[in-house]
Amino acid sequence: TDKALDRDCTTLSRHVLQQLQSFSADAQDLSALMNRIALAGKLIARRLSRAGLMEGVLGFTGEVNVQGESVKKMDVYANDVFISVFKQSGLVCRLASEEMDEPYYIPENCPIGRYTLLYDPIDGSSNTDTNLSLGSIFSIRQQQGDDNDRQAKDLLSNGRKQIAAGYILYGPSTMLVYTIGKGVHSFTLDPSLGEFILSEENIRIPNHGSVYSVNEGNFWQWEESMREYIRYVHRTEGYTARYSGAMVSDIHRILVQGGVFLYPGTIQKPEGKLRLLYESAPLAFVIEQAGGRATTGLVDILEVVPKKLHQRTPLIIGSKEDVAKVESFIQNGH
Ligand code: AHM
Ligand code: MG
Repeated sequence: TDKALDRDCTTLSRHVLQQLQSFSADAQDLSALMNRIALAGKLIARRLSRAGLMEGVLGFTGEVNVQGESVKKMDVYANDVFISVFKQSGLVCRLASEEMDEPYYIPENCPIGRYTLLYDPIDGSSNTDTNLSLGSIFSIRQQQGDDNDRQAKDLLSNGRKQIAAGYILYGPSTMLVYTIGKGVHSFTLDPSLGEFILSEENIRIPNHGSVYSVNEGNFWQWEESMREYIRYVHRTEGYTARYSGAMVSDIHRILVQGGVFLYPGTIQKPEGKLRLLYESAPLAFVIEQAGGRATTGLVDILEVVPKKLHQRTPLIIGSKEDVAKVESFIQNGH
């Protein structure tokens, strides 16, 4: 049969079911959850593609979120999209995101909804108003225990508890990349079909790449070991800098072409900027599944047990060899 046509028929939901090779209840659930995430991605992509043509889509709301960051209208829209989409799924009882102080409960789903969605609705918010790449990051966990007191204590566990994770990249085309612990697969939205179609199965990250991706404007705020690493890069042939302001796009480039993305802590803020549960851990799951690594510099990201929902961690993620190089500067000073 026609290879291209076969591929056109491999939609995301079909792929999830194939991956699990069963029509068990869990497989059906995961397929339905991924479908809902895809729907959220399509809604956000649609709005972004017309943002410049509509009133009231771009710019700030005037509010400041729990992280102390100014909230953009797109952040609010995208956050609400995920809530609306999962209200109707029945499967998710709780959602936790960068934009919400506390987890959001959907009481009507809680008797049956055994899953929690953790997400960053808009990654790279600063790119919103200039028509540059953005992302959404997601992670799904199975609820542990009854959570009757609504403290969501079970979410304070390590990243190995994720059962699915990935991201949506809003670039020239919209892509969805996911893992359920069986490799990493990418899909491209075909707007004429309204479907995410398989682009690449079992993506493997190269062991080394030339890209290093970091905000060097923070140089003088870093620990000496990080500065030494950057000095090493500057004096060594074969490195090239790429930093877009949206780590989903930077890390996607690294997934495909190799290299390393860094958001280290500073002397003032050793924990850095990125949030563990809905930014670093899901991306770490994806990159590990593709054969790469993700670390704080001292421990694997997927081993870190957070003390609070919005906990931040330093992040060094990408190709094995390139991550090891940064690690050796942090741990041994060279
Ligand atoms: P956001 O989710 O609030 O947009 O923050 C995450 C983003 C990353 O996508 C990006 O790599 C980083 O923050 C950029 O931060 P900075 O401007 O400090 O370099
Ligand atoms: Mg964000």
